[in-house]
Amino acid sequence: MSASATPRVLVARAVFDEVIERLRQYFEVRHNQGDAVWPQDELIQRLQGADGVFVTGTEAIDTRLLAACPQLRAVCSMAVGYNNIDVAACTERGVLVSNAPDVLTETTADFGFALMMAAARRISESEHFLRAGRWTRWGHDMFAGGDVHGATLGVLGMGRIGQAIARRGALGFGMPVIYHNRSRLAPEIEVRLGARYVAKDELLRQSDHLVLVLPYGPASHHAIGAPELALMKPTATLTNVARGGIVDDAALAQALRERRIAAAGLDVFEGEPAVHPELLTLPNVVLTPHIASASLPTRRAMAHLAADNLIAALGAGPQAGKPPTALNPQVLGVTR
Ligand code: 8YV
Repeated sequence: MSASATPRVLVARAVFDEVIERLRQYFEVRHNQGDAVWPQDELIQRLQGADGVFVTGTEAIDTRLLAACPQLRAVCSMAVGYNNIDVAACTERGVLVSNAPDVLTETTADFGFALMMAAARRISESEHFLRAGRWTRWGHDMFAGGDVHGATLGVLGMGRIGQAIARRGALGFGMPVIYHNRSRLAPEIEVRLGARYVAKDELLRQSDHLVLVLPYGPASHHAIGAPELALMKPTATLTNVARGGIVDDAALAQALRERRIAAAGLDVFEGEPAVHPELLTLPNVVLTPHIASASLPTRRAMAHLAADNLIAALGAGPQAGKPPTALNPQVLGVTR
């Protein structure tokens, strides 16, 4: 970007009009308010000459794109997860990357809890039954599921969202909480959350309701596959609000079909928006289209945070040079 020219930014997916208007105060903005999903080559072509890009969790910012877009200085995402962005390659090229943490924590935790409850109490399955006109009489064990209150809540991945889910379980539903994480929480946080650290196998064996909230990467690929599912209780539920690929969907479908676990709640899938065909046929899984952070206030906050970062990263606005949630602030010579 030359010192005098107005920086150019590309907004890769549709976003709230007010966010486009904010960006227009500082930049020449190209956008995608028609919300086409551009193939990678088209994204690269549209990025030619752009100083910054506003992305979501779905655009791949990889080495090929970076090599083809040498002018790019900032990649700002409205997602907290950033497995779609090669942060190391961006850092090597001096490209600032930001994500959108914190603003979606409580909303995503609400949804994770709702999905877990829906799976345990068979809400989707029973609604389908009712809508199909099959409800003709009451039955003593009709759609009888597992209890949530008082049951053991297991959390795999105890970051911000995991902690918010643990808090809901412990304080709201009287659930003993166990967790496993790369690093153990400080003792005072464990006490505040009422959460007990256990080994992964113990988490799998003891959880009545296991919720996955860990980041996706090579280390967490298929963290839950056939061997892990085999350790779970036949009455347990599994909920994933993190990323597709953490669960081996084929192995999960088999476990659900064979009732080796009771039920699952899935908001994310391997290869989404495609969903493993067998999952679509099973009654004991609640399926939602990656909407855990989708409350309107939260989606607005996520988009504005990405815009804050983009504006600051390109040296404009009140936080010029200090993007608030940069992942590699060292490229700008600042520390967080
Ligand atoms: C988003 C998410 O809906 O923030 C994330 O990591 O998975 C979701 O909250 C989506 O990725 C937004 O682009």
